Amino acid sequence: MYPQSRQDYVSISFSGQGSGIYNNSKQWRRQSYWRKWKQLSRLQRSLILFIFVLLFVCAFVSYPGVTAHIRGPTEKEQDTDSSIVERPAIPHVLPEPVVIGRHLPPEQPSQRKLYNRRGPPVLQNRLQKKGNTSDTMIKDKSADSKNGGEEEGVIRHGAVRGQQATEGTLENKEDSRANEVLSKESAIWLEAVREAFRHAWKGYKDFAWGHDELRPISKSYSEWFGLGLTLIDALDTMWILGLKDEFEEAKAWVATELTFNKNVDVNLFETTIRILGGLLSTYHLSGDSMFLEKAKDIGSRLMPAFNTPSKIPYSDVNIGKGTAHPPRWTSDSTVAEVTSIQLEFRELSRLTQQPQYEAVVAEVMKQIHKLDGKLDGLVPMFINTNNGQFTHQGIYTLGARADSYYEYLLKQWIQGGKKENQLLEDYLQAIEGVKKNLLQKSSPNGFTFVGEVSHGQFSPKMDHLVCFLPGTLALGAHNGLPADHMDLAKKLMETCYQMYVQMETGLSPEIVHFNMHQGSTRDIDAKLADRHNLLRPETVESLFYLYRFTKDHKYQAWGWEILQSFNKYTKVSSGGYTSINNVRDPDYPGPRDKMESFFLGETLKYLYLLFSDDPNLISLDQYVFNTEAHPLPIWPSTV
Ligand code: DMJ
Repeated sequence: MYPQSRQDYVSISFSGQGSGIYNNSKQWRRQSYWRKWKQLSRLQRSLILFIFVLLFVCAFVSYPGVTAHIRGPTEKEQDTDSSIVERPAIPHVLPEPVVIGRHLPPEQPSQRKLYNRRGPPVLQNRLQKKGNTSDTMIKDKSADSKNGGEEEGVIRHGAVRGQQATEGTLENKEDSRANEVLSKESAIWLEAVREAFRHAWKGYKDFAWGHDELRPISKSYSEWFGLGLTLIDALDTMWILGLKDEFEEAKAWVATELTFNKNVDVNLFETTIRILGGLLSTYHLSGDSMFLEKAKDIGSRLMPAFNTPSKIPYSDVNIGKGTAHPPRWTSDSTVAEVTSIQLEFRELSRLTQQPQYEAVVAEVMKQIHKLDGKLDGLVPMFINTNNGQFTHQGIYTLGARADSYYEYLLKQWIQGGKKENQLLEDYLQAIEGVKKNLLQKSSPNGFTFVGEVSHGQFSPKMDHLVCFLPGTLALGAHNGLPADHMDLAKKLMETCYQMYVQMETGLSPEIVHFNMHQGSTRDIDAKLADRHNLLRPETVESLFYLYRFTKDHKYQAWGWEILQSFNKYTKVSSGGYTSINNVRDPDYPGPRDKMESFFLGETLKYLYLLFSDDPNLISLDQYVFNTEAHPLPIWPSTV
């Protein structure tokens, strides 16, 4: 039913000889039209012109999307589109979106503007009048707390949700009304995320139960490690969303079906962040020791990865045989992978009182701290497992293969009670390195972005993965790091939002390139090969942090737009969501037939937390999220 690749519908381009013929005949036609026009009387010409003007004005007035089209692709891109011929007449592959806006209170029609993908969110303007929104929101919620302060359906657990901390005051009726509307909206948004989760879960349950990933278009599944990856990644999301039945069903599968005694090669990093992290956080949220037992089992089976000449771990482990190895083509490991397993292994040591888990990951951090080859605190992307040195030096990015190194410097420092100064120093130095080497502004609108450096050359390329950074910077500022980190977080957040809103589907591509030269007509370009969207979480993750710390409702509004775009272009009617090939083609986004486990583990969880106004729903002063959005406790102070 669907073409398997982009080539199936991008077939012919008018260039070379063909393009010559096309141009000549056009020229001939133009001359003949001109002759006929000249033969008309002045009156006839005026009449025709008048009719054209009238038609144009009518079209403009009656069709609101016209201006949006004018703001659409640049000339260059329109040329590209004109080369797309013989596109198969495929009906909309994905269902119409659920129009959640219809639930809006009828007395607030202006609110509807908020639900348009483009244009400023009305909510933000209305609320920013008083700079005290967080107080008033808390007041509003505390009224609910007569019912226990919990949203309906959320599983109660002391470790997750504390008491309402503060009460604000309502200044006048207008504020009270605004709060009421906001509170209703918040409830609608939260329910929309639950609805999205249930829909995704339905697909997983019907077609991929117990397997790693759902393939929603072909109604089947794919295996990566054969460990029920999506199910485990989604456990704590179900807990947080209050999806009790779904949680119990999944828990039963973990208890009775999940076994790690399998002759299978797994990736150390992916298994740590998704499976070990997911089991540990679910243990903390639910208090069920079965999850801890499973976590211990997988944790101990991953340990052979650290038996290398340098103690820098191999990428792959056979969890059944207890053997480990690097990829077939190299003895290198990825820097982000070996430095983003620390939160989980450290927590496993704390819980089991067995120091070996913490020891092996601390050794990696110690070595990386001392290594040469950094650029102002920025690390290369690869490290050799034999000699422990960086390889492929000279490329510096905050995207793929380096991203979560920076995230885990800060988060380990927070997890350990802000005592490990070396981690903090490395983090602060790296952020200075980002400012000095990677930050630039785009043209014409001056969006601040994080590019890359390759052998001394700056490249204005930014992965969507980099959009974790606004959230991490904001988390640092919340924990007492310089206020300018928060300023930068806000600027980068705007940029990440623009990466969505400037695309025709309202979804970000995997990689963008920013224009920097004066006279550019648009700030953000996406190459054909980079236009896919994998349902990634980084932008909504950062929106969650920014909203938690600023209470600026525009961040919620942006998240709401993104959720709607996911519903419109990636939702599959029989259940599940799919990654897509082309965020610039709303008529044919090109489903890739895969729902990544992080869509349930991260994207929907962060959206839910973004829409919740309860600061105690996974308090950021009690929990630190691992890089797969699994919350782990900040260690209690021993002093
Ligand atoms: C996740 O597995 C993690 O967030 C990781 O750090 C980066 N890639 C994906 C999500 O995009």
